[in-house]
Amino acid sequence: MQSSLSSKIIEVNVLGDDRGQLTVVEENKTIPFEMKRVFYIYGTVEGVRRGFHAHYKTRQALICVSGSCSIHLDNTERKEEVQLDSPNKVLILEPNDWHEMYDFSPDCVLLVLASHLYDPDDYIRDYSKFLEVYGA
Ligand code: T46
Repeated sequence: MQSSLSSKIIEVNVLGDDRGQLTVVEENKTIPFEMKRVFYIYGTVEGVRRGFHAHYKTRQALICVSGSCSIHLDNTERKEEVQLDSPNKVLILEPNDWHEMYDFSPDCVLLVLASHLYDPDDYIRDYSKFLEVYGA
């Protein structure tokens, strides 16, 4: 039996009024971890695919605050494509899911909230190493 991915998309409330929209995310509430780092990916060149890694410990929340992009997820047994096309969709990305981001719209701003400070040793960038670490 294929096991389901631990990463998932959650939809958060849009607090709108006649001035426009506002969306809020809070640590340990909407985002199920404490946030130590924020970065954003934008101006992505057409056709580019990024990511190509998993993590050992970093949990992340991905939000397209503008535009859209798609994410390929792989937990060694199951692969899934998810789309972030609204600022109220949040992908809770667990460390054990290999991920690749693609199909960035020209106006895409992908905001990422991370549970840990940047550490290059937390990345698994080699797919066979990923299978060794997380495979059955
Ligand atoms: C992830 C996906 C969703 C830093 O110096 N500090 C940082 O906090 C980050 C995130 C990156 N960098 C440096 C490392 C590279 O020289 O910025 C450069 C680009 O990073 P990278 O090639 O890892 O970018 P992506 O888009 O492949 O992956 C990023 C995150 O690194 C990663 O954690 O899960 O976005």
